[in-house]
Amino acid sequence: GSLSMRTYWTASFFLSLLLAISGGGPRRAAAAIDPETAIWFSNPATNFTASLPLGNGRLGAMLFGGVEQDRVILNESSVWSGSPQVADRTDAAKYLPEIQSLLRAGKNAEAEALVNAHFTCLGPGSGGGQYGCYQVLGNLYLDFSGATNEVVTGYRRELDLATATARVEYDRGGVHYIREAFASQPAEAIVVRLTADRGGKISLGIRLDRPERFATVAIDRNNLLMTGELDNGTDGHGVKYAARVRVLAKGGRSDPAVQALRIREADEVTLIITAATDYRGFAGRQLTDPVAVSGEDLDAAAQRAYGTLLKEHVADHRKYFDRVVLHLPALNADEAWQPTPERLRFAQAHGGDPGLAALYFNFGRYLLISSSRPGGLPPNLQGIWAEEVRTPWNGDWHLDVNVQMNYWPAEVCHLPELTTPLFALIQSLQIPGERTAQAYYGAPGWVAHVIANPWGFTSPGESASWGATTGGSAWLCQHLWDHWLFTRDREFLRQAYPLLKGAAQFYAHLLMEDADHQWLVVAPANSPENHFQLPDGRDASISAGTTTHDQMLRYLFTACIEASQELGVDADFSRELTAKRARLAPTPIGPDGRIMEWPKPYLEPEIHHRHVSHLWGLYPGSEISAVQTPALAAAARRSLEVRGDDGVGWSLAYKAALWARLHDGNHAWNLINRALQPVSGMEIRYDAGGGVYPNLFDACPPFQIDGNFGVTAAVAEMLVQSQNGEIQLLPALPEAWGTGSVTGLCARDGFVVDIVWEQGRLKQAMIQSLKGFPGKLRYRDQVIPLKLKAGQRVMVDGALVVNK
Ligand code: FUC
Repeated sequence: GSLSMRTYWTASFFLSLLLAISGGGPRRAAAAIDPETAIWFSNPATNFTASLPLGNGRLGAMLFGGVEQDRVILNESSVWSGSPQVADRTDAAKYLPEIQSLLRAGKNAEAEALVNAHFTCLGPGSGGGQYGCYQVLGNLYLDFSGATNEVVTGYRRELDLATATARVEYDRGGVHYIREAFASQPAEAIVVRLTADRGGKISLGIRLDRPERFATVAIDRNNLLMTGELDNGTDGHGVKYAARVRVLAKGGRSDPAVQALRIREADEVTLIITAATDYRGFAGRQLTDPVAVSGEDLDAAAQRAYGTLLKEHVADHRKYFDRVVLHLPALNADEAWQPTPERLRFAQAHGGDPGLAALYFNFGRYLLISSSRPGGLPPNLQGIWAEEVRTPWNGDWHLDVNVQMNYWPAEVCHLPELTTPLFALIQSLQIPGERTAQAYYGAPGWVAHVIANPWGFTSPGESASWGATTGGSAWLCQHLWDHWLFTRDREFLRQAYPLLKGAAQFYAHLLMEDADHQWLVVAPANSPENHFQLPDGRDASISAGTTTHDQMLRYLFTACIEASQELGVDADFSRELTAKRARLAPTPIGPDGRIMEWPKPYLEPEIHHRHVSHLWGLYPGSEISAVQTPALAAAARRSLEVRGDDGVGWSLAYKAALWARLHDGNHAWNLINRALQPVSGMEIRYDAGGGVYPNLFDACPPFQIDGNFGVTAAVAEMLVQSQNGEIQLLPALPEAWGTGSVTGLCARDGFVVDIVWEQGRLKQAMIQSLKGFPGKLRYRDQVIPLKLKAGQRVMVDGALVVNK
């Protein structure tokens, strides 16, 4: 469109201007990168959190870029130990009536004792055994030592988010060396190419290992194969994997090899890395032979020229990445060209750099494209990037905020097809979740609690305080409905409906009348991971109803009712849900003006707790609105003020999105700047300490990718919102973001939005309708109707006057 082209040209013009003035700088810096899409370092990584992530959805790599020795951490998304298990307590349901009546009588501690005794999983749960954990595939070592002792100059290591390629370059002994790497989805391979500007200068050893359970053999002078079997938690025979490296060298020679390869004096070397496992996928596909599959992928990739592999990879990545372009004003043009860790420090010292936030936003989109592809598993707590065998929290899917946050940016950032792995996860939980619903609650439908793995784990976790909440399935289902709202894809809704219905059936059955108001509440319920003090001073986590459950059920029941109308099915069930929805507890405002987290104004021992699930109705839900429900919005604001602005990484991101929904851009910006605080420690923190690592991976701490995705979503919410039937332009623009532009963000009902703003005010916007739905467009207090046919677009100025 004309606007996006114009934005593009304006941006390129400014970029060339910047290039002209920045001059000098590190070699090729200016020519090669755009500071809004490049993460770079002037030294090799010494650890994981400074290495550069590549991924094709399934295969991942972390590049260290060492000069004497390079390490490339390799990942494959199904490298999971553990196995399917029966972790449901089949006699649990008989305790439910007693738990519910204790809760009705206000005996929460007694109810909780029963929950701990009977409403936990069988066995160790997430503590080990068959639950398993996501783990590293292996380490590829490139050993260059011994070649020369000359000093290294002009070192530079960068990740270009626009092309999804990493590059290391330096000069040594009068030779300029370049290493280039990417993870290609079309080729199902990771490709690394080593070049030098003089012939015969590339000599290296190549090794492949992992911390345990592996055997590596050199099949011949140019091929390594590593194989092994992970622990399934019972007889030791779990997922089988294979990883391969092939060397394609120009010139030079390779030595006879046993376990490692040795290349001498080549002109150029290309490494092709493939991997596979015999994990059958969520859908229980045919068992595959990982040795054979990785071999086929390798042969196919090796037949293609490097240039062709690169071209196909870049085109595949750009297809997603280029859909959205964001420009925010750089705080300082010179500083924007500094290495990323330096930019982080500078931004912190100067109250935040919008240009850095644009980079972080782009990184979030990059990470989703690199870790979530149709047909694959969804990104886990670490996406697909892990260096250890025992990942924190098993690197699983947490359902009480974390996996959902991973997908918060997907729809609004125009990546709707990348949600399919999440939907496949949801589908995978349906059948085991039906067993769990029966075993614990004697209920129809399906339920998932707080943790999930690729083996269909839906049982409660091992402790009532965090593991017993039944909200997982309701929260997951929000993504199904939101996908429909954004895309208006009827065929999708038809497929998703049984999942929505099954989840709603479960809760509709579980609802209990509360003693005080005769509302229908979920019991037992937790407010994720938080707890409260009973009037007698005892601590409890379990209650009859929680605000988050009420909000999620209102959302889920509404989704189900509207879906059944849209699809013309289940009129009776829809009537039942309509009646029950009317009796759900409304979001309560406490005596002190805050949204209450529980139905009663209990004392809260952790007033700054990281979870803010009682504000779910503000975001990602939509029942609390700055425009439509100002009293609730004011109460949410008060809650956030009392909760405070500290937190772990994902919590900072969540609060940024909440402030954006409250239309307070400056406060959202404050939270984003906190999320961009440089952090180095990896030890687990609970209610403070969030930030980023040098490579821009979110620090919970430890590394947890949800915060990356959460901030990306928050940035989008600051620019466009579309809940509740109107598209809001620049609803939460911070003062610091004075002049900028964005193209390609999506709004519900199939709209695509481009915006240009100047000095804090809307200058121009273009709205395109993909589906021909009617809509409303808001900027501050002005609202105009939108009546566009599918494919039509309209341009408005800063007063929402339509430009012809
Ligand atoms: C939830 C959070 C923790 C952590 C874990 C993986 O339990 O409360 O902070 O993010 O998930």
